[in-house]
Amino acid sequence: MRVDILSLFPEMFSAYLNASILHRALESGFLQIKVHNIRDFATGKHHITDEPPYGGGGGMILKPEPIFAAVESLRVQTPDMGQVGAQTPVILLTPQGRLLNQAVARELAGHDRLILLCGRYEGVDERVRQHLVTDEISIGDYVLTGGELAALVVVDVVARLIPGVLGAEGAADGDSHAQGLLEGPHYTRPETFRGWTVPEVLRSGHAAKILRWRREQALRRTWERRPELFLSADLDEEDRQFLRVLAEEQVRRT
Ligand code: 6GU
Repeated sequence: MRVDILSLFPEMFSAYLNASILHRALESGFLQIKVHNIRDFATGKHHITDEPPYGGGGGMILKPEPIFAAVESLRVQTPDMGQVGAQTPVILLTPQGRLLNQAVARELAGHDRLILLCGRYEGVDERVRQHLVTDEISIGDYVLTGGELAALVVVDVVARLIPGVLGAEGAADGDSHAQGLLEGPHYTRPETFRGWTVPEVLRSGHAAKILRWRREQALRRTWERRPELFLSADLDEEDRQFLRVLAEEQVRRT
């Protein structure tokens, strides 16, 4: 997958992209990322990218021309950059966007190219929204100083869904939220730490029992922390039976 990121602060990305799994994904070619400075596409002596809002009020608004020019520069075919087709999403990162979740991440991972536009200040000129942007994404109900962190979050969640980026095939399948449930607990060595011992079943070598235990732990954790996830979780009859046990447990405790 290729991702073009448009930002007024391109220097914000290198530390995160140049470490760990994303670094490896970039090195091995599963992922290609180009960060573009919107200011490079601003014309005039001062390369102005923002101006006060029409009608007054505080803050500054990103001007449309440099943003249109930056996106349109990606449509030019060069040996380095492929053509941006009409199907390539142009995604504005904004707290007004649809909320990012694992399903949205899977949808984005289905594209071979993404353009991420990082908003700043009070926002972007509405004509960018209406005539350039094809999707708007928020990473949560709080306000960041700009879309850069949100763009990194999008890149991270999408990259780990690209086949080959995580070591083992299907390594993302057991993640929290991948099945619509939270994950249960994990343990590693030592077997006993400060008197706290790893659950016996995990050391039993009994694969089917381990699988069942993990499923029940995931159901229990989801029940305790995020019960609303059951509204859309994929459950079988065995899961439902275990949830009845949890419900009875709860009734007995109250
Ligand atoms: Cl995408 N941008 C900004 N500025 N704030 C946010 C956000 C995005 N998502 C949540 N808060």
